[in-house]
This record gives sequence, C-alpha cells and structure tokens, in this order.
Amino acid sequence: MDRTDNEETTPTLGVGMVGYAFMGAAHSQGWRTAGRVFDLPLRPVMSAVCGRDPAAVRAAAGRLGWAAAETDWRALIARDDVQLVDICTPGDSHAEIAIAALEAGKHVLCEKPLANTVAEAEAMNAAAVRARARGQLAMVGFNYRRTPAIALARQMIEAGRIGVLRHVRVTYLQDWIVDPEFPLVWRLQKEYAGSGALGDLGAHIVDLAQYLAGERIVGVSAITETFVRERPLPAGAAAGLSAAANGRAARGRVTVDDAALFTGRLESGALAAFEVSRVAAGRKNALTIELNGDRGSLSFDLERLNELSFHDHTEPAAAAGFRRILVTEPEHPYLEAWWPPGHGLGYEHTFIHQARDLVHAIAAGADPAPSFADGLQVQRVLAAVEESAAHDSVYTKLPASASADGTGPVPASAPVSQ
Ligand code: SOE
Repeated sequence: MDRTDNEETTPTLGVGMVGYAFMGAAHSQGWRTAGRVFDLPLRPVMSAVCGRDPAAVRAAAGRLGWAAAETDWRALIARDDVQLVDICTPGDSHAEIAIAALEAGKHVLCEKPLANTVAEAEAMNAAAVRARARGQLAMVGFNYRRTPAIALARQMIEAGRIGVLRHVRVTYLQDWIVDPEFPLVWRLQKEYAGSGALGDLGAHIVDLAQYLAGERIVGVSAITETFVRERPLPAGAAAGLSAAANGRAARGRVTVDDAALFTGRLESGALAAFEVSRVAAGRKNALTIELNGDRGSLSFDLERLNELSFHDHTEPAAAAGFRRILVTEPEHPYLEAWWPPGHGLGYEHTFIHQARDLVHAIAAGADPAPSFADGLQVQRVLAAVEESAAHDSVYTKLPASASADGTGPVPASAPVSQ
C-alpha cells in the first residue's frame, strides 16, 4: 500500500497542543514527522495549538504546522477534532489542564516535570487512573527514554548484560544562567517552575536512573544552592521588586535552585549519585549516565547520543574494556525507520519517537510509559531532595509503598517493542 492509500484509510488521532515555545516546537516536530517516518496505526493530525496572545499563537500555528489556533485552553480541549491534549506550558498550569482534559475524555501527553508539587502530581495521577478505566491514556514527556542508545541500554540491562546493579552515576549540566545579568525568566521563579535545575534537569535524570535500573529510588541525601539570588526583571515585566536608583535594571529574587547534588539508594540497595546545574560554564546540555553491575557497565553521553559504551566484565581481563556501540543499526531501537547505519540521529528524534510510542499505545489500548504514576514517583524524589537539602542533607526516605496509587515498581516495559 503506498503512502497516499495509507493516508486515506488510516484512522486519525487529532492532537491539540497547549504552549508553543521551545518544548511546543519540539513536540510539533514530533507530531509533524512521526507518521511520515513510522508506519503508525493512527495518523496524527495537528488540529489546533493554543496560546494566550492571538497574533503570536496564529503565527506559531503557521510556523509549526497546526491547522488552527485557540487562545483558551478550555476551548482547545472542547474541540471535536482533538482527541489528545499535549501540554507544553510551564509547570504551574500542568495539573489544571491535564485534569480538565482527562475529565473531558481526552488522552494527555504532559511535559516534564509532571507538576510543581507532589500534591498536584497526586491529583493528576488520580485523574489518570480514573481515565484509564475509560480507556484514555496519560503519558509524561521524559523524551530522553526515546534516545535509541538509552532504549538499547534498557534492553541490555533487562537481558542481564551488566548483572546485579551496584552504581548509577548521572549528571545533567547546562550553563545558560552563569551570567548574573541573565533575566529572571519563569524558569527561575518557584511559582511557575516549581524548582530550578532540580525540576528542570533533575526530573530527567531521576526518571532515566529509575527507568534504566528498573527500580525506584527509596531515599536521598541532598544539597542545593542558588548562587545568583537576584536577577534583572525581564523586559516588559512589572517594575519595582527592587528597582535600582543607580540606573541598573529593576531586579527580582530568584526563588529556585541553580544546582543540586544528591545521593540516593535504590530498592535493590544499589547506590546512585546525581548532579544537576544550570551554571556549569561550558556545559550546554551535558547529560551523562553510567551504570555499573557485577557483570559489566554501560555508559552514555547525550553529546554523543548515537553511541553507547559497554564493558563486559565476564570477558578475559587482558582484552576486556569499554567498547563503543554505534547505535545506528536497523535492529537497534527505533532505527528500522531511519537512515542507513552510521548516519546518526539527534535531539529532535526523541520527540518523534515519543509521538510514535504514544500513538502505538493509544491504538493498542496499552499502558503508556512513562505514565503519570512514573511522573508522580519522580516528583516524590524531587520533593525528598528539597526536604533533605532544607535539613542539612539528612537522609530522607520516600513513602515505603506507594503501589496503591500506581507508583509501585517502575515498569520495565521497553516502549519500542510495540
Ligand atoms: C532547559 O533547561 C531544557 O530545555 C529542559 O527544560 C529540557 O527538558 C531539556 O531537554 C533541555 O533543557
């Protein structure tokens, strides 16, 4: 069947997206491309995008490929041509939009971190559990799970290639707020973002650690720091928080962390170490993860995202050592639909794979991964980090058994097997 026939016969999935900044653009790329690269059981249709500024959202719709523009997210949810609501707004609006969309009978994809607080994440997960009983899906956008090398690492760990896990070591470093004159954007204000580097970057690596390990973090010990405590208000923001008499721009208080360091214990007893920062000069989007087991180790660096390093400790020592797997073979996760070996993928492909996996899960009526329950579990880890940091790094345990709300063992499901 050629592509034209497919387009005519494949049932559609109408998508409505709220927010159109960086993440909105990345998700749009996913929705635009997934059905053109992968053979999907439902054809994503980009029905409408929503934002508050009428002219800006119309321009974004044209630029990003959405058929219509809305200025009220409730109107977007109410549209008959929207079956899935994709939330790409700052964290303070996730809970309200996601719960309303689920209650209106829509599937939901929500950007990370799931919410700004554990209470919001709990309410969202409860709504997702209720919606699941009606056949709706709710997924959280931990896109790095969809990097082929990460998905391959998960498969290798599941197959026992590193044996019993002893260590997980993760860092996620950026440098976009090193300059103390960088303005006080929403990501630096707790009321909008929930937390700083911790929620923005830490959410990703906590999810990755738990996903790859296949088990939950049960307790943490943490320190956090805000190095630059006041910043200029962004152009156009209401003046006056601490307006300067000496001609400097008015400044406001930074209410989130710039960096966080924490250690954690996994259910099996394995030890984990985490570092996140947005003031690590020279580090742009540097995410590294290494896992060490009693049979081997795996190591990944997002700046070399087509590669996975593997050390097989069962090999004779004389010839053993880390080797580079170039994750571009057709048998590697997601690669069946892409370029010939060695031609490589990038950051944007994680969003295309995310759209692909969600469409498959919706068509199959399968549980989505990562679910809102997974997002809630990450939120609990982030809250425990803040709690520990506020109390001289005291070891802070997570709720012993959260399985009643669906946050039991982190599902080991590999999304690429659909
Ligand atoms: C900004 O720090 C950011 O865009 C994060 O919010 C994203 O989740 C990450 O993928 C890249 O960096």
